[in-house]
Amino acid sequence: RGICGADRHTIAARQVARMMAAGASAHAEHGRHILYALKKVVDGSVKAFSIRDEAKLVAVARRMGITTDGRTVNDVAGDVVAASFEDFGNQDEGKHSNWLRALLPAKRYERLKKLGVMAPNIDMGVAQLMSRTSIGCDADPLNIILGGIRAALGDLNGMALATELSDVLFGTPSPVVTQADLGVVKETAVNIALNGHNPLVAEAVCRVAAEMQDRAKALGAADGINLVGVCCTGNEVMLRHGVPLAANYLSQEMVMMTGAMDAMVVDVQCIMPGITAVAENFHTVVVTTHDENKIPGAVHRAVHPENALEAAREIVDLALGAYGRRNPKHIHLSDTKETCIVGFSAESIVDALARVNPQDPLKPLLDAIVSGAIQGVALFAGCNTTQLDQDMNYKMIGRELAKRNVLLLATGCGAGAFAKDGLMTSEATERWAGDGLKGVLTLLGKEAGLDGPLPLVFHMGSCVDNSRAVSVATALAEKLGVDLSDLPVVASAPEAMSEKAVSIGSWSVALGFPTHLGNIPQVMGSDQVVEIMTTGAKEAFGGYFMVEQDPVKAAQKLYDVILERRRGLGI
Ligand code: NFS
Repeated sequence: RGICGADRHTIAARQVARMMAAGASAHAEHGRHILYALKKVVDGSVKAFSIRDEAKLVAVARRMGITTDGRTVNDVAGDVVAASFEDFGNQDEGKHSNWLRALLPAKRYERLKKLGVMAPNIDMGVAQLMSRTSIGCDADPLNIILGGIRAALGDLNGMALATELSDVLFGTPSPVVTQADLGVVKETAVNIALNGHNPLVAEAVCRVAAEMQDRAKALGAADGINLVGVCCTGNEVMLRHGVPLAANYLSQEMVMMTGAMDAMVVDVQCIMPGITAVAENFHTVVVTTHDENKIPGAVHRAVHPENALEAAREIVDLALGAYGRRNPKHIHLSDTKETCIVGFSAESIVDALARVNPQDPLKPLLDAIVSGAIQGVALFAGCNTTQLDQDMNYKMIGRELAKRNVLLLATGCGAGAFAKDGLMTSEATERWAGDGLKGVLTLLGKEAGLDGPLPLVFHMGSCVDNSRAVSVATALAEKLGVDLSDLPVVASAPEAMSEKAVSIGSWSVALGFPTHLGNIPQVMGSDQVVEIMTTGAKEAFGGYFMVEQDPVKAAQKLYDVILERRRGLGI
């Protein structure tokens, strides 16, 4: 007990709920940033960006109940912006998130409303959780965890609007072939790494780098400017522009240790402050770009939607300057890289299915699930942790589930792990998929005009893009007339580390998904909290946490849950 009398159950509950709130605040900030950019595009104060995907805008507006017929793109976008701001500002206790209502099956939305875990707005969910977990406030573990879930659903809200509005501004991902791992850094180019999460800065750098290729060549870099990605900003530009991914979270320092990284440009989240200490040993310039995310030892160039292109040009200039200071003795390149097919947004998955059945695109997937060719779907999300060998759990659990005909989706550092492991190729499907899964992916690959099957793992994007997987699950649930908690769909964060992963795992449970963790969460000191997050959660939400450190056993447990869900559906 603490000196105030708070026991281990209260302490553990407060701690984990605060992690949920911290994660939610990160995704909310990301969403808010993109939302402000879109608002400024709509009101004409930002010219650098525009509405690139009008079809996506219309689809989003319709899902939100906004009239689109006979209206200009700008008018519709203005209403989407207003509805999104309501999700941050609504004060009416009886009214809840516009985005979650558009994203979730009605059954699930109503269930969450009844359980009292929907805050009137995203910020309120976070602020109230911080307040109720401060000294001398809420001491009841169950009540605290429910408060945490209220904040965590704001995380889903923030990421849904971040994802969809990024698509509106920068384009919806579709399949693209690229490469992953440290071998994408080139000696013969000016290398710039794009690290962080919010795609706005990276989008601007991609744009200006294309215009500045000749300047790099004039300096002697035969291959011009080579952009590479790190962490989730890396995933964003990988899916939208085919920029190769150099590293996921845990190997971000290694990118500079190649000795050929001329600049690392960072925005927000999951950027190790240690990168400047590593950079000191090389010629690399680390550039921070967000006023609220500075790192001692880095050069700061503030990037706002209004000055994005000018600031991006200055940043590329810094990289061009650093290139001339390279020390050849420090260059130790890796030759490890894998080809990968990435870019599986919900829209591109539906497009692939529509080639088989244009009238009813979801039918081929549903038929495959009902027949058992595909037993279920597993979403791999989350991080790397120093508690484990990097990427190992993803590689092992992924292969085990693929053998058992489970369709694999991945985001964030999980997707990075699979990409580096060569599992996002047709060859991986040939080699690792069970016969049923292989048959379906081969048919879809053929219809898409590929030489082989679709890749074994579908890269859906960055961590905020987990909402893409929810869109797919919602479409399946609605087609079957069931709730998300009835579907043979599971989630796994086998190497969770960040507060964002805690938040994502928590809303995943609240949506009804059995959610695996491959490392021990910081709640094991309280059997009550463990009980709430496993058995108690199952009763309330249908979803629950399952902790299993052994990857082979974890795969079997996830598969058993999929079979249980199939029995529940009578298939
Ligand atoms: Ni998600 Fe992406 Fe990676 Fe984890 Fe960090 S980069 S937002 S938090 S570590 S997956």
